[in-house]
Amino acid sequence: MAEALLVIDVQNDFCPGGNLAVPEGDQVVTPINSMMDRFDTVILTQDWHPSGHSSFASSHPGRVPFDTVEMSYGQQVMWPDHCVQGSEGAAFHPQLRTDGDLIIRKGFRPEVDSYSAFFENDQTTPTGLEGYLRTRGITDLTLVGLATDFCVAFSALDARRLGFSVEVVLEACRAIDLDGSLDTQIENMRQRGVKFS
Ligand code: VGL
Ligand code: ZN
Repeated sequence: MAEALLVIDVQNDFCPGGNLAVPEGDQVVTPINSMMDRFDTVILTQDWHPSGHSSFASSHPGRVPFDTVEMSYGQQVMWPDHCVQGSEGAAFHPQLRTDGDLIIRKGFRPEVDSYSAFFENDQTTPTGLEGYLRTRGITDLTLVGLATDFCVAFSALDARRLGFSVEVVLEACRAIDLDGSLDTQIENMRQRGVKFS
């Protein structure tokens, strides 16, 4: 059994003061930094959108943040502009340790969003993370980061679908919680065999 810590999107825009601030988002940094010592493999993800990305409300005339729009691949929440490539908001939180093995960027294709670290929101375009994990013999994943009910949950659900063992450490995650999305996604994860601690 080989395991990895997967640190999801601990970036300035998801922390207080950022463009898509998650309440208490910065409070995940200290617990995550100390967990890193316990894992041989640490992988970080970075939400990394071009300006004018199709997940931004500002790219859709008449839409405002948190509206839902029908895209070719299904429903898509409209977000405030966030994590624009190279911006301060896209940078990792300044106190986050970034001495991991791999940093995987996602959401860089203009026409499709990517919550999951494994597949874009069309649920078919791979990021390559699965291959990286399999070639390194990793079977067990521990997930932490932002946001519990979006990128953490989508990553955890895809990981289960791919056959990995998955644990989410809730103390090291924070949620957006849009219309009950936190409860919904915790229940989805539980039903698909995600463990919580
Ligand atoms: C995320 C919304 C948009 C996340 C990323 O990291 O959970 N949420 N982009
Ligand atoms: Zn995003």
